[in-house]
Amino acid sequence: MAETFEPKNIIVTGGCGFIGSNFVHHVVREHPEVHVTVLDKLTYAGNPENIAGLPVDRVELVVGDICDAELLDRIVPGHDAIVHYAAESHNDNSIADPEPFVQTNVVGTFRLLEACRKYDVRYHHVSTDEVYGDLAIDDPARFTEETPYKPSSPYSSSKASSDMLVRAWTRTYGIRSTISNCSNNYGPYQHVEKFIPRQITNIIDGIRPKLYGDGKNVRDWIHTEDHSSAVWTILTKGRIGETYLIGADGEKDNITVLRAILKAMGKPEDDFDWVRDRPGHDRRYAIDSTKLRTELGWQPQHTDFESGLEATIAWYREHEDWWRPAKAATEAKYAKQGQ
Ligand code: NAD
Ligand code: TDX
Repeated sequence: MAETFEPKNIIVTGGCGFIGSNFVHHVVREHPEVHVTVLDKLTYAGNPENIAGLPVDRVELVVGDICDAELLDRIVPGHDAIVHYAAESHNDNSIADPEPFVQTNVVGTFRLLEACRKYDVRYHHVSTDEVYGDLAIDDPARFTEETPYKPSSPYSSSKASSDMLVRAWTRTYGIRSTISNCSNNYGPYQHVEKFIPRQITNIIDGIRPKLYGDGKNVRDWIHTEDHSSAVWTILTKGRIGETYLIGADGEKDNITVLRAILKAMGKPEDDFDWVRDRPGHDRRYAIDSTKLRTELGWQPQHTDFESGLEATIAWYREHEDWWRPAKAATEAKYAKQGQ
């Protein structure tokens, strides 16, 4: 195992989004010696409420764009690491309008890498299993760090492009970087455009849940808290220049997840609508996280999907004020797409 890196003053990009804000909560709770500067543009997906109430001496919010090189010149010096979560993150949006995905995910990553090069700052790049494309449902294989890149959507190809930039900047300029590719996250603070929160909030609103295609597409679910502990482990113990896959052996097809939500919310299991499939819809994702577990000793803690789902449903029931402002516009956008 490499020497432990002990960051004291980190920048978390996208720290007002779903996974980034969960990571900020994790760091504040578990690592009292660390100060966090959140850099977030507050797009439709960013909400300062996600980090409201955290101690002001531990967390500072800078509202700005990762593509803004002058802003990075002002804020990056003095920090010892950047943990990069900021992205356009939703596949359906990338199909409707890919341009912001290229801008934020590719150009934004380029700007951060240039800042890390200039100020010699450690960089952790948060990426996705979607860069590997998809697997057939009956294929026994899972993705590993050696799987070739084969992204399918504008979103996943922009994330794959950003991963390639990180690798090139590391090899050519000696950036001190690590990359993680994680599977589908669930938990609190996830935008209502995503599968699980969309269906929970639909049921609360008396709208029938919407299932794409034949419902047999498989996603490998991980609780966002386990993603956070994995990223912290990689940031502090990972070997420079390495990629680590993050997953918690949570493969489930969409219809199974939807039926679990319906059951937990007291609805009949067929109380949903089949809707138009996503163009290019990836069939199955599956992660083999042996490298992370054996090399760095990480283990997921929240592997009981049913209880994680129940806690997530309870969170959305208790936080209607949080999701309500985004709900109508999100459903209007889906309705226009026939979804
Ligand atoms: P999200 O859409 O919930 O949040 C993205 C955040 O980034 C928002 O706060 C937004 O305001 C901010 N942002 C967007 N463009 C920006 C810009 N140009 N400058 C500064 N801030 C900007 O996304 P998420 O689901 O939390 O995903 C976070 C990261 O994790 C992404 O890099 C995503 O690719 C990756 N990831 C997500 C999943 C998942 O299941 N959601 C799985 C694996 C990896
Ligand atoms: O209403 C829906 N009905 C439905 O059947 C929605 C919104 C989705 N789906 C399906 C599509 C997928 O097979 O559910 C599955 C999950 O969909 P999303 O929540 O949109 O996630 P996905 O496309 O798998 O991507 C997610 O995981 C990987 C994140 O959004 C990405 O940021 C991450 O990289």
